[in-house]
Amino acid sequence: MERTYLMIKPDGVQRGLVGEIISRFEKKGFKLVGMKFLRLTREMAEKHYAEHVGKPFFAGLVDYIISGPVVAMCWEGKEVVSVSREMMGATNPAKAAPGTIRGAYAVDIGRNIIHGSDSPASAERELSIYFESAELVEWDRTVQGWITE
Ligand code: YYY
Ligand code: MG
Repeated sequence: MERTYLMIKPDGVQRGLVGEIISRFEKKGFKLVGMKFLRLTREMAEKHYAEHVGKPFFAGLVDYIISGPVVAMCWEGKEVVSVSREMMGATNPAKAAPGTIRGAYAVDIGRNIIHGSDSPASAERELSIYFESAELVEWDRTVQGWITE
């Protein structure tokens, strides 16, 4: 089953949106398999956002992502990488559809409250930054048969 890395950013935590955001993924039918509350080191942040090194927003992005605690999560489910990106909405909240997480709760591209891996390969790379494989829990959900055929 596909896995992705989702992270509630410092603004999402500060604004009290943790429960609301987790609830959306739970209700959708995805399965939580790993979760940590932590504050990123600058080194972790630079590794996480390595693809953006050199871009004009990079320094501000790193300062923001280390500015407070985040919720780091691994979620599992059918096409979870692309579907969770759809649920998050566009990178710029001003362009995100109103029903999406960014569309509903954010207005600024530099404060867009949630991160989600953009491909299964990115998910694997990002998960390895935050979790040991033993920290990703294998468990059976009794409702699974009501979520997928
Ligand atoms: O994957 P996603 O978070 O939707 O966007 P990315 O293009 O990977 O950029 C990562 C992060 O950087 C984005 O969530 C906000 C920030 N950012 C920015 O502040 N200004 C930009 N012009 C582009 C991205
Ligand atoms: Mg990205």
